[in-house]
Formats: sequence, C-alpha cells, structure tokens
Amino acid sequence: MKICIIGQGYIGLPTAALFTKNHCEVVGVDVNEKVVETLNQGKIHIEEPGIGEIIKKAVEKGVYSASTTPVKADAFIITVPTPYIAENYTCDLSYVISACESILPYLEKGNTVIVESTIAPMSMDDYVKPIFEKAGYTIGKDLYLAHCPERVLPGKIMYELVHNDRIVGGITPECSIKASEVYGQFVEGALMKTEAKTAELSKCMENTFRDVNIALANELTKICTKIGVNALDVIEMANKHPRVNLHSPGPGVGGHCLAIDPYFIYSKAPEYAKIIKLARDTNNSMPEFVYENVKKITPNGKIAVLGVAYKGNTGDDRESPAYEIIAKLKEDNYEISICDPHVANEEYVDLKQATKDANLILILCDHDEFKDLDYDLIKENMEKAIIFDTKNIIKEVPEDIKLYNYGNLFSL
Ligand code: SAJ
Repeated sequence: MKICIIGQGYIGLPTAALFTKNHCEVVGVDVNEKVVETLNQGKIHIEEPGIGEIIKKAVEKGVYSASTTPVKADAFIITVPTPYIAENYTCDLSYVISACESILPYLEKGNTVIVESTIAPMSMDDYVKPIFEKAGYTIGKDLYLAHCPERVLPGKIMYELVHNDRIVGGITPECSIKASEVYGQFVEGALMKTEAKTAELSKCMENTFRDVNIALANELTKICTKIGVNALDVIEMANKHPRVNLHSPGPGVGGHCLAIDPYFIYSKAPEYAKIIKLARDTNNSMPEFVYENVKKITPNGKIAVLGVAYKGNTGDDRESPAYEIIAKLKEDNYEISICDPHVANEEYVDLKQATKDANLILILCDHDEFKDLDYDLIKENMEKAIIFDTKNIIKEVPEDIKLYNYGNLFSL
C-alpha cells in the first residue's frame, strides 16, 4: 500500500515510520522545506524515542521520502495542526482545509482520505466532506473519507500508535471499512468503527476529561493552601480509594491537546459546556497562582527556572504555562535564567549557570534530570538555597535546603 501523509510532525512522522516498518511505501509531505531536507537525509527533527532509526533505514531502503508536494497514493492521511481561534474558541480548520485541497490534483477514484488532526464535532460533515464533493466525488462510493483521531502520549508514541484501540469514524460505513484497512497495516489494538461526528467528539472529550480532572486537583491545591492542609497528602490518601483517581496539580496545563480541545466542544454549545469552560479557566489561572507564591517566597532577585517544556522529557513547549509565568516574573523585574536540557534555545543555560547567585529555583516541568539535582552545586551557588517545585518531583532535600511544593504553600 502506498501512503501519502500530509504533515510530518509529532503524529505524522511516527505514523509514517510505522507504515514503512510494515511493508508500505510512504511519502511524507511538509510545508517546511528544512524539515523535508532533514528527513530526506534520514534524520528526524522531533524528540520522540524509537523513530530515528526506522526513518533512517526507510530512507536507505527507498520506502520513505519527504516532499513539499503530495504524490499519488492509495491512502492520504492528514496530520496537520488545528489551533484554536482565541477570540471565539473555535477550531481553526485552515491547515486541514488547505491540506485537503492540496491533495485534490493527486486523488484517484477508490482512494481513502483520513483526517487524523483533532477537529471540532461536525467538522468532517460541514467542512471537509464538501471539499471532495465539490471536486466530483461521491463519498462512500468512489472516495472513502474518515476521521480517525490519534490518541497517543508523547514520549510513548511508537508503542501507543500500535497498541491503543483506534476510533475509525467514516462518513459512511464503507468509509470506515476502507480506513480500517489502512490502519490494519500496523495497528494491533481494536479498530472501532463509528460515524465521523462520534469520532470527533470522542477525541475532544478524552482530553476534556483529563483537563477537568487536572482542574479539580488545581482547585484542591488552592483550597488547601487557603485552609492549611497538605494537598499532596490529600490526593495520595484519597487515591487509595479503589474508585478515585485525583490527578496531579501543576503550574497549568500545556500542550496542544488538553489546553485546546475542550474549547472545540465549548464553542459548539457554550450554554451547556459550563464545567468544561470552568476547568479551562481554573487551569489557566495556575500561572498567576505560581507567580503569587514566588512573590511570597522571594519578593525580588534572580529566579532559576527549571523546565519550559509543557511536560517532562519532551522538547515540546507548545502552550507551555512556563512562558506565562516567566513573562509575569520578568514584568515584575525578576532576573530569569532558564535551564531546559530538552528545549533548544541559545539563551538557555545549564544548572550551574542558572543557579549562580539565584534566590530561588523554580521547577515548572518534570524532566527526569530535575528529579535528583546536584544539591552540593546548588548550595555552593546560592546564598540561601530555596526550591519551589510546582510538579512535586522532588521527594527529599538536604536539611539546609528549603523546599516548597503544593503541599506546604500555606506556611508562607
Ligand atoms: N498535567 C497536569 N496534571 C496531571 C496530568 C497532566 O498538570 O495530572 C499537565 C501536564 O503537565 C501537561 C498537560 O497537563 O502540561 C497535558 O499533559 P498530558 O500528559 O495529560 O497530555 P498530552 O497533551 O501530552 O496528551 C494528551 C493525551 N490525552 C489523554 O491522556 C486523554 C494523549 O493520549 C492524546 O493523544 C493527546 O493529548 C492528543 O494528541 O490529543
């Protein structure tokens, strides 16, 4: 089977790798010429375990190539970003629409087109289907169109793409069957056939479920900080109940999924999506909460920020709450030095430089490198060593280092 994948990012590239591993030929399309050049050299441009070697081999074997323009194929898979439009919280379909339009000249009767990008409910019926109908196709008869949202955890993408169950939402039942045949090339989880609109809403709801639960943990932290209870202990104790799973509080919710997808549902029915919106607002309020507590710990001086990625052990910093916290601190004339071994930026420094004469170490991301810090170095570098760990990753510190986390902010 020949597959053309539009968008060679965090989802498109690993998907391409897996198809090539399973006897398919793949052309990966990306608008970024530099990315295309890198990929054609057999190198990859994202941080995700397990992909590099497969792409290298596939390029050598001639079963993978990258291009800025699509080619004829049996199946087309669209994995481009869907940002949200801040003014009205709606889903920005412009990349998806232009990707669909870009494949029109290469389409042939009998082809399958799959949109993987997360999209608001009804997007396939209202916006995507008409593009192909206008081009003369009868969906379900001579072109098969489906929405099959990806559902993988960054850092574990290669495993989850193969083993997770997959929602296959066809415009017609025939479309679901054809799209299942495509994923059947490498997916070992169940291929659950349904309608496109059910697939769209299921995907958005998965991430909304997580966002709402994180908001609950963040709200609990604020309540505990006010009334003098250790929030982290409450979570640990409550989670011993077999049917309770309180999530972890943090500096806010980042990434391009949880921080965005709930708005796609909200914008469709704002009069009913009350919990969904409140959860978003609560999670969006966490940078301010972090900033206020930093101010209480040290009213001015130098802050060593550890981690700006949106989550641990990734170089992905999209929608990261760290940037809002840093902006607030800078506005308040704090000196900021940033250490993040996963995010490439010339201005970022190592732990030694970041902590030199700092008044506070502020942990905003749970990279493994931060779980066991060099405390001797820290004590040498800081006159009074204080750490504020917003991700609860540091379990113990030497006696002469002061540690704040979401369990003891009430003592400030
Ligand atoms: N976070 C917390 N507390 C928690 C869990 C996470 O504050 O208890 C924060 C993280 O630090 C991060 C954000 O939430 O800033 C999102 O992280 P995440 O690991 O929950 O999710 P993503 O965005 O990396 O991936 C999610 C996943 N969805 C679910 O687990 C329901 C993934 O399976 C999806 O494929 C992905 O979104 C996506 O692409 O939609």
